[in-house]
Amino acid sequence: MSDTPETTNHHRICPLCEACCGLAVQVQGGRVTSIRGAPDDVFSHGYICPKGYALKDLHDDPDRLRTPLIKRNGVHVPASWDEAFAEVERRLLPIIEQHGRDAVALSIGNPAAHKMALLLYFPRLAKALGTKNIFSASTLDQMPKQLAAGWMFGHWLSIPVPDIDRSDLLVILGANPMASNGSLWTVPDYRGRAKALRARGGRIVVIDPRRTETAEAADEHHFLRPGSDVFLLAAIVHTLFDQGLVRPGRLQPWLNGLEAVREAVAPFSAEAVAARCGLAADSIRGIARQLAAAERGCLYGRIGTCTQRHGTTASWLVDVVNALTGQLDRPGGAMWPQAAAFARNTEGAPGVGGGISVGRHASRVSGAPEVYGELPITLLAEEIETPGIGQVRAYISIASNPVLSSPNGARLSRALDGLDFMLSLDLYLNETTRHADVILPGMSALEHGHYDVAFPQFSVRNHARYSPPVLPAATGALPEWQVLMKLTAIALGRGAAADVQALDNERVAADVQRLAGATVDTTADAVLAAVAHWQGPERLLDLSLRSGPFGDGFGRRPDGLTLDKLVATPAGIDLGPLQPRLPGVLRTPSGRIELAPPPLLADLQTAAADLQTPAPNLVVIGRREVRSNNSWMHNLPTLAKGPERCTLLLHPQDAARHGVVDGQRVTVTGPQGCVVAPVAIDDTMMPGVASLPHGWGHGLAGTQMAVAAERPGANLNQLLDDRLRDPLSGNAVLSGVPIQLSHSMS
Ligand SMILES: Nc1nc2c(c(=O)[nH]1)N[C@H]1C(S)=C(S)[C@@H](COP(=O)(O)OP(=O)(O)OC[C@H]3O[C@@H](n4cnc5c(=O)[nH]c(N)nc54)[C@H](O)[C@@H]3O)O[C@H]1N2
Ligand SMILES: Nc1nc2c(c(=O)[nH]1)N[C@H]1C(S)=C(S)[C@@H](COP(=O)(O)OP(=O)(O)OC[C@H]3O[C@@H](n4cnc5c(=O)[nH]c(N)nc54)[C@H](O)[C@@H]3O)O[C@H]1N2
Ligand code: SF4
Ligand SMILES: [Mo]
Repeated sequence: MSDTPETTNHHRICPLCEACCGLAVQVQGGRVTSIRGAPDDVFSHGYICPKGYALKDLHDDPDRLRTPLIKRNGVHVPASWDEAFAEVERRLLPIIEQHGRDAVALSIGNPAAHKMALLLYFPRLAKALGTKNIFSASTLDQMPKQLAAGWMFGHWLSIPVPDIDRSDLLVILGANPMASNGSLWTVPDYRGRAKALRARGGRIVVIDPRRTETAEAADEHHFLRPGSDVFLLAAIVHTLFDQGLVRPGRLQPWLNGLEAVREAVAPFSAEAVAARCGLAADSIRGIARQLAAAERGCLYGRIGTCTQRHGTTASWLVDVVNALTGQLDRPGGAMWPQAAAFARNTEGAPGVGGGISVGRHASRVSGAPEVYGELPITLLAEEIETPGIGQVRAYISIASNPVLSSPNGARLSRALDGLDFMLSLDLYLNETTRHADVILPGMSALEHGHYDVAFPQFSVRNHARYSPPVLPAATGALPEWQVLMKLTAIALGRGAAADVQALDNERVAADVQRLAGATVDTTADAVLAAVAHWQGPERLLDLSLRSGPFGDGFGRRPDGLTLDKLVATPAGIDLGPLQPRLPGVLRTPSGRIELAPPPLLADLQTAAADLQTPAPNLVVIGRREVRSNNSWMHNLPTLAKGPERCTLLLHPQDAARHGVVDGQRVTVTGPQGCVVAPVAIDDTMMPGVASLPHGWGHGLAGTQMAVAAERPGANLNQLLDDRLRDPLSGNAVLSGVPIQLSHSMS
């Protein structure tokens, strides 16, 4: 007789990056025994990267927090949930009562985009707190793309993505999908898809200050001076007009502002920008001509294009190029996916809307405008440090590690020490959460159900997938939606003992009131009854799926999607290739594509004045690597092993100029500080540009990440300047910042 525990197999969407691969997870006796790519997954077809397997390490990591911690006499000690919530209530409420709601700052980080509990329940907490001081990783990342899409197409998330599987030309600017697996472009197995594109005779062109892994697998690569994307793009648009290559075709009836764009790019001929870009005028014109000539192709810009002074203007010009060449909204071009749930651009009346608004309030100290409900995260430190009415005295971090991920982390770290109260909801005791008075543990990804709220809105194919929990919740674990509802109850003054289920029922009933009549014909009571077998995020998901474009409409389309149907189809439901969505996707007041939003025209004029700025001797850019992910996966043994990854890449000429040799540790000094890092001499770098990855700098006192502390690496953001940002979107400048090298004594 065998006493081998039973083996079970589970399908689970990977929550670690935007590719959202389907994984086949095998469990035996409550332990994960294997993780592979799920070959039957309708979307990712078996693709997996090394991080997918590390979900097991994450689940098993002894350093992952499993119980709330309260700081007593400077040391974090375990506490019960009741004690922790009571402490939050005791410390937080008096601050709100005495100093007002803006005295509490809230930040939400990248992993929240991969956890429906956090994404769907964070707004509840933010609303209950009623503070203007809301920050997120978006202003270190994609806010420029969101703002540009909002102004052009009417909604923040109406961002077109390359339809790579039907494309013959892909021009990639400031993205390295071979390492990042795609961003604002959910494209599992980019490598395979790129290979297929080239095998059918198509071309890939990469423009990047580093000859990246993506560039190595492309047909053409051009170096570009960091921060000069706006000039390159304006020159591409200039060339299109100059050479009679503006052919929007079927887009024509929906375009507003074509003439204004022509006038705005007048100063930016290919010759005028060539030196600033470090790219020959002929090459710039060649790129423009390829885009105009392609039958099916597009230009894709990502984080390299966003994290600079003119990030929003550059992101806008990417879509202007796609529109002028007729590549927008056509198969093989840049298309809008249609998500089955949670997509605003599938709700309400199609083709027209209220558009977006910005600047509904401003930050207290610097006066930076609110964008999409947020303020720039680089301003968090000054809001804490600067006395006066509205000063931030309490801070709640949710899946967010700004001490490592935001420029001038050392300043923020000091500022956090000056708070009256700090609370974190996180998996680790790390560089940011070590400052917290109370830390509430998040749950292992394998212990909760998953549906990607955001990424189907950016996916290369329409689809819907739901993964139920792989493992039962550990004893003492509390689902993160319940944690957020408890904090919501505290913020509303209902007390730490409030019944979160009752509060959730109240909120859902209010949501359904809005839905009934608008999107579905049924009464609110009937809708609530139909989803009553779900709770928490799953209930919100069922509501959204059923009232969405593929949903059953609560009886209106009996064949349509429900969560029950997704549960019965673990490998997912394919909803077909991307379809043209104009004009229905638009939510602008004009019902047209706004090619020439006035703030962007004005910013382009500002850029013109900067055309002659000479190149600094040496600037730094970031870098992503497959076995790492932002700041928090360096504690997982599977990923941490192997060669040192936090190295400063330097072109051989720059190394010679500074008299440094391969492997030598150098002191890198930026506008806000210095770090020590080993040099790797590398001719994939553009001369005059060095590269250091972000998310490192572990091993600080009071943290508990033993594996990461063994090889802490250097914190790139300790060098960067928290005063530099794109004034339109509030996004931080992370690229092209001047540095100096000196020989290190350590
Ligand atoms: N210089 C430079 N800086 C950068 C970038 C760059 O390219 N260069 N990139 C920027 C970008 S694009 C981003 S998105 C940001 C990311 O910046 P952040 O969002 O601040 O940082 P992450 O490193 O993703 O850290 C996320 C935090 O969430 C916690 N966490 C992980 N999973 C969970 C979970 O399931 N539940 C909870 N409650 N917590 C969890 C982790 O422990 C960690 O504390 O970094 C930015 N910083
Ligand atoms: N393995 C791994 N995957 C990840 C992450 C990770 O940390 N590791 N992070 C995830 C997150 S949060 C995000 S937002 C995405 C980002 O996904 P991507 O946008 O693909 O990010 P990167 O790989 O950093 O690629 C940015 C590229 O821009 C280049 N670049 C730097 N400065 C400039 C510039 O001024 N102009 C131009 N044109 N290019 C420039 C860099 O050399 C780099 O090749 O990746 C996600 N996926
Ligand atoms: S590419 Fe890797 S990390 Fe990203 S979703 Fe797929 S398996 Fe997970
Ligand atoms: Mo990001």
